[in-house]
Amino acid sequence: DPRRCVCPGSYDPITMGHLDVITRAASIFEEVIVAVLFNPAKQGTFTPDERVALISESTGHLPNVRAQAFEPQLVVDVCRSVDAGILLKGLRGVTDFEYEWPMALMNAEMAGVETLFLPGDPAMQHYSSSLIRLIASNGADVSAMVPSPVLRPLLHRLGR
Ligand code: COD
Repeated sequence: DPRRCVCPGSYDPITMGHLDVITRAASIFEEVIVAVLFNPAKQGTFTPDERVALISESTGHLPNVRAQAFEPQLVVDVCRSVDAGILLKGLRGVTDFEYEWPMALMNAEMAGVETLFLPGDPAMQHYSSSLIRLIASNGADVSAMVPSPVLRPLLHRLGR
């Protein structure tokens, strides 16, 4: 269904950069599925279910957005399982572009799923879950970088 898109990611945890892309996707598509894909190779900070809960709390004001965790699998199989025709991703400049471009072509070839890219807000290009976790664990103020429901659980999990 081309009116339904999937925004895949690790979301460990959701940042204001993610939320900006999801909010803009929600104004374009009838339904947005935020798909939490768990990478078992990466020791996560939050469990998949915790990440889903934080996304749901952060997007509670967007009625056409829902978050769901998926077992490690191809993103095109996630799209198929929820009947979404479009993959939507935010781009943080050329590094994201180089990483995303071959995946977009592969996903189109494998399953006919098209990828659409939204340019990330330049004010938030440097926001990533990993950098935010790093600076927060060293005591820096990240309250402007994560949705408000994320702040306390993040600081608590990092032992601050
Ligand atoms: N501004 C704009 N966009 C942003 C920002 C920001 N500040 N921060 C993140 N984003 C975008 C990212 O570009 C990405 O599109 C999305 O938000 C999620 O970001 P992350 O960092 O949470 O997620 P990643 O990059 O770790 O997730 C990668 C996937 C799990 C989506 C990827 O590895 C994947 O597709 N894996 C599944 C296997 C598969 O199908 N591979 C492709 C086969 S060709």
